[in-house]
Amino acid sequence: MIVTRRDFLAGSAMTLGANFLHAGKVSAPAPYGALPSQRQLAWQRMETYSFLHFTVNTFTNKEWGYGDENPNVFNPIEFDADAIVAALKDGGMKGVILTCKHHDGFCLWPTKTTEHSIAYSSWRNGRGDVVRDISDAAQRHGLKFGVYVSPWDRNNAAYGTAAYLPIYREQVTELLTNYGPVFEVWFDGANGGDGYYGGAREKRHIDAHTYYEWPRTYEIVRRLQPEAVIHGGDKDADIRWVGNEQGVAGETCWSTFTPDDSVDGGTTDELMAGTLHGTQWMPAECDVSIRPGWFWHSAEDAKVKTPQELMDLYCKSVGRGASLLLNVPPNRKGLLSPGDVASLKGFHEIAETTFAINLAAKARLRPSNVRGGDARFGALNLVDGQNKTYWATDDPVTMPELAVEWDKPVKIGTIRLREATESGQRIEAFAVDTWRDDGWMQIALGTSVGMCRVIQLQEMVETVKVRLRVVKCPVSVAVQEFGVYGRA
Ligand code: FUL
Repeated sequence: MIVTRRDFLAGSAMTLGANFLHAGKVSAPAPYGALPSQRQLAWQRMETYSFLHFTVNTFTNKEWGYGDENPNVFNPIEFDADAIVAALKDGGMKGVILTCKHHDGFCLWPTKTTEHSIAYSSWRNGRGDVVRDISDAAQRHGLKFGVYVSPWDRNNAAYGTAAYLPIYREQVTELLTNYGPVFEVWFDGANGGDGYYGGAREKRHIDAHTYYEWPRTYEIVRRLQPEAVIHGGDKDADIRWVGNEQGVAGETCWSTFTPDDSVDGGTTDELMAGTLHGTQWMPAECDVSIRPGWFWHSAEDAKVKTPQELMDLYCKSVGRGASLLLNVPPNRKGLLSPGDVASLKGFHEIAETTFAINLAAKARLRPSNVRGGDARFGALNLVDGQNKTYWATDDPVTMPELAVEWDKPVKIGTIRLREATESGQRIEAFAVDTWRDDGWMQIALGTSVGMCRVIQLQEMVETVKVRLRVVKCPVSVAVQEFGVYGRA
């Protein structure tokens, strides 16, 4: 057998008495429980992406437009899609979801389905197309593009009758056909009742379960954009709403979920926590606005979340295995406001600085077990920055430990764990210890890991050793990353 440097290092990381790792033939751990699809995995790895809430409401100072707006109110004279998308990129956002149509029914693209659209406004002489401009800019800047298209339409005369459904499906079809690849389609669950409805000005109630015939709309999405994840609508959605609009997942947050028959699939607590051993892989998405409202209001210019508040939200969303959908609403000029841009940038700097150097990559790693003694599953995989490799244990070893040792004390403030979620959500509880004087001291205890678990320690700890203990896991572990960081 040829012992490579990598084998040697992995071998040296073994516990006392263990042999050098080798390039063996042991098979990968069998997947456990509900598993993610490729599109879910790709989406979950994005971690942070933005919402752009932008429409007539931006100009009428409302959160929900009634549907009776004169299209001419939409007049963002300095609209600059490149500037908007570049600012999102500077904020670390990997994608952008535009409210192509909000509840007021006003379409930001020249749709053939209604006159309540940008094509009937005098902005750019009716030849503007915000969807085109944002999707093109996203592509230029390397961000993915997604669409929000409200099922509830307070403008459309046919809303509430069967005649509205082909109109809605046509809108979805236009958006998914004409604007390049779409990573996410957002179906909103809000159905408030009253609206303009072509002049009827009345309340219309629908049964959100049956009215929209979601399977037919889902079929369109799957056919036209098979890579796109779906939020909302039906139980077969790829993503679950996290159950609140504060941007916070449960302290325990499983990516698996067993939806019930309610519109959102569960109560707030159930949506925040997910379901241990749930029937579907349906991770949570945390949607939250950088301001109090979803749309831009001048009165909220001084209420923009600070970089540190955004970092805190990041830890409570992405850091709990969910994703962060952060709304940054363009203003009346058609630009992001300077305060929002500065906060985004500041947040990104904190996140980048925090996770810049994994101190564990320069430490000795001592796992209590490596699957088959095979370097393919060795502990070095935990610190290689790759999402394809992982540390795994032999089948009977469900509560392994990993010690990380430095020659000189390091100061740690943040810990990050990731499971190899292609193999399912496996770990149910874990603990982290640091070495103090002459013994281990527990500094953190957690439950779900999944795609990501970030632990921010209350205080920085100086130590020469850190230990990860898996304390509950029904099967062998498959851990992709163990990160030990300082703090920005
Ligand atoms: C809600 C909507 O009613 C809000 O206006 C906003 O779009 C938010 C993201 O979803 O259900």
